[in-house]
Amino acid sequence: MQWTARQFTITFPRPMLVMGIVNVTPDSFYDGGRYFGVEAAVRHALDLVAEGADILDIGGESTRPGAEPVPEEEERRRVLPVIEALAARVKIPLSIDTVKPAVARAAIGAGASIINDIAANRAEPEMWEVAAATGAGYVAMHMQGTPATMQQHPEYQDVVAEVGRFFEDVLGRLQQAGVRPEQTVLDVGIGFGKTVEHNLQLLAALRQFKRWGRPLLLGVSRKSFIGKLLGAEPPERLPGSLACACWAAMQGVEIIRAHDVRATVHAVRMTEALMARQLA
Ligand code: 8Y4
Repeated sequence: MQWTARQFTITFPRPMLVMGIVNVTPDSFYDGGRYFGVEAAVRHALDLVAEGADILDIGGESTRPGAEPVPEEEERRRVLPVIEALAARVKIPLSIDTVKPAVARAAIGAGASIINDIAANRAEPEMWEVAAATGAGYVAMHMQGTPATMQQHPEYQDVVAEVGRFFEDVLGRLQQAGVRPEQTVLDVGIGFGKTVEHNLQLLAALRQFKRWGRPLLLGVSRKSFIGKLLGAEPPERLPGSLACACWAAMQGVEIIRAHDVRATVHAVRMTEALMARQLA
């Protein structure tokens, strides 16, 4: 199985890829857009590369439940200088975390190779045209609703079946839009319109989502379902996050999105060393 993202081709199976999170938002301490904000975000990103990140995911709009949307111009001002600086300094693929086609197009022009689209559910073809025209990698993430309302009353008859139908549907629509399956990665969207129980059911069923033959990406790092299950504030969520990352590695998930890159690399490499020696 291969994943192509512009100039990058990644062949699986291989050790799990760790995607490091780079937030360029005023609620992170990067003061997005201002000169020192750019400096701080780039320095943090380079630290994540030194910790072993295989991919960097750069985002300029907070996707927290209820967060206000960011105007397109402001989002561009935040992320483009960071992407330009990183593209000149690192060899690994850069991912743009955005739901706006114009931001994705500009980010690819600045050196990004992957579109991380948390709103793949809106079936709006413009983003897919950008992926088709540029050959970028495309992460199709499941979300119920929109970030503004998704956590108000998440409801499913069968969350695993529903996310499976979403993957089936989105892969068909993507191909019709000219995005090759080889460009696409699937993501169940932990925390996006899901209760703690829905998130746990999806994690327990990860293996089932391998049936499309596409790489799976998973984002669990410091998320609130861990906090709710364990009674842990965000700074105390690392052990729970690592347990989920190791579980995901054991289920065959190919890419893990994480804040704590060094700890995640160590935990999943240890898990993989044991998996390789597992007895019948
Ligand atoms: C504390 C820590 C509070 C984390 C909130 C959060 C995913 C993603 C996000 C994901 C993909 C987040 C951009 C949510 N999660 N992209 N993005 N998959 N593909 N919240 O699961 O980290 S942002």
